[in-house]
Amino acid sequence: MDCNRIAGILNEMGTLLELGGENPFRCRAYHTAAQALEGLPRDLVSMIADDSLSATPGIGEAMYKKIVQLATTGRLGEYEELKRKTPPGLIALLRVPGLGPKKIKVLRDELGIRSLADVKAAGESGKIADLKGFGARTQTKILEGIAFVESMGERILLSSADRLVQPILAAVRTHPKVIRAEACGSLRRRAETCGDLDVLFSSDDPEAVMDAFVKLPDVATVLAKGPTRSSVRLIDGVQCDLRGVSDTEYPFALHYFTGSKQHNIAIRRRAIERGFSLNEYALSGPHGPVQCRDEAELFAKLGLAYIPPELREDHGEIEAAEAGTLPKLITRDDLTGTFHCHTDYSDGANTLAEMAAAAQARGLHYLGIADHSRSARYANGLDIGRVHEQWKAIDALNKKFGSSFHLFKGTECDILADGSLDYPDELLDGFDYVVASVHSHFHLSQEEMTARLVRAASNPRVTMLGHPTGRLLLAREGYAVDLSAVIDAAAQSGVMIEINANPHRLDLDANWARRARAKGVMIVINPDAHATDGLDDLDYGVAVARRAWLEANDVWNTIPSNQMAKRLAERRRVR
Ligand code: DGT
Ligand code: CA
Ligand code: CA
Ligand code: ZN
Repeated sequence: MDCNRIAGILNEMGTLLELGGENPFRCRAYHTAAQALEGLPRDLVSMIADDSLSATPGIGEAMYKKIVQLATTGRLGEYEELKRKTPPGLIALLRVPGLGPKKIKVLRDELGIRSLADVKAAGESGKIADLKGFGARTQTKILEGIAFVESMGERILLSSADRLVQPILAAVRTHPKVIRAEACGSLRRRAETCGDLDVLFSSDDPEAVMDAFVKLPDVATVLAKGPTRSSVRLIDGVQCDLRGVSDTEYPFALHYFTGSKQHNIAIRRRAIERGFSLNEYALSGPHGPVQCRDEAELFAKLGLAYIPPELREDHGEIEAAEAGTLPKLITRDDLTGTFHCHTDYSDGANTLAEMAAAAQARGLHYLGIADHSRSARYANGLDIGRVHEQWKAIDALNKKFGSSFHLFKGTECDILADGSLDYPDELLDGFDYVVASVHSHFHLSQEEMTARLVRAASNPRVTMLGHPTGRLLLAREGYAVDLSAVIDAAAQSGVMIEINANPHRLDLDANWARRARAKGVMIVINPDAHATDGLDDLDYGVAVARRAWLEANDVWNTIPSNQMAKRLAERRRVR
């Protein structure tokens, strides 16, 4: 388990303890330790091995033991226990913007609140405003926060779903009675959020697998259990559905439970039109059941090329599969390098050299550095002097790398409120590339925000727009902006737009990325990494690109690495 994940767990434990009314010093110890972990210079395992972790300020003796246990086993009984005993309704309240553990504790102690519905009722009857330290404004903010959470439903990020499904899928796959198993549903389609986890397996004895499933350590409550289907709630609060079928039925069930529902309906209609009937267990023709070994054979029987799960949304994939015009979707291996990465010059956790080494370890041949610009004070943005310092450091590293690897000099330059950039033109001209992003003044009117972004997208010194809508999945809506107008401006001036691969952002999303590409905008997949393991988020960016029907040619950072410097320079000259 890596540092950031462990820091996340410690933070969560601190928050859950606060919710339970634990002594504030004890709660703070968790948050302090989490912070200490986030800033660690080296990887955890080596710091445990040479005993330097135990000497790290902010990590006491008891906390040290917990961290070692998490780092080595990936589990901590105390954490699981804490989640088990905190009412799920209260945990759900933490997702409401404007409600922290302290406020929730007051609501619980004073008004007996146990769920979202309770808070809503109390707010609507004005009881929250009367509480000491709350007031009418806070009450309104809390009610707005609840409306936002309700509009999201009980969904989780794809990255969380991946993490939660892993141990379950591993357990199912290693069960002696299991033949094949796969995670299905929105997770397999790589949707940006998931409502629940769907796991399918084939077996001659599904009931034995069900018995083992409901006893897994991650299971908190069994919602339903039968010989071929069960539903449980995990200790994280997420629902997981498990289905067992025979191995003959497996390809049909795999297709059905992968969805989407709209895709399934369209496929079933097609089967009927061709004289078949199709359900979750079988394809039947006029002469009885039709055997298929896998999904590819099922599609073939219906006269279709294999449709990758990411495309199964009934957005034209069936027509394309029939005509043989499905895109050859981009894969992670097509990426030759990436851009928009932070270092400890601004708000990243790792050095230039560490980021470069991590990129090389992941098979990338170049890395675009892009620390924050000077106005981003909260993120330790670079003044002009420090930009020059960083350039020198990059030059020195590049000399060492020779032709084996290259760091590109870039900046994530703030787009100021009027749409101008945060550095003077002479400085911008010294970078290999410029990412332009909005990090302030989120509340402009739609007209002002659109004009601001259009101006940036028309600026010849901008190479690419960063996270163009500013949304944070399940947490914050994007700012008010006419994105079509921004895309048109970018297409006009040859500015690229990123798919920000951070699983909290995925910005552009698949629909907008598809539209932007159709308008002629070149797409770049960037991790927005703030630490070395942030580079792994590229997988999520690739997933968005695939859901946007993109091929390698549609994405800038697939061009051969030995051409990248030249091609970036050309883009800058053309303007
Ligand atoms: P989610 O859970 O909201 O993120 O989305 P899914 O797509 O994972 O939906 P879920 O878990 O309700 O069901 C898994 C798959 O099962 C779904 O993608 C397609 C299939 N399915 C579920 N209900 C229906 C239905 O009423 N009709 C058809 N044709 N397929 C269904
Ligand atoms: Ca699902
Ligand atoms: Ca489901
Ligand atoms: Zn940013």
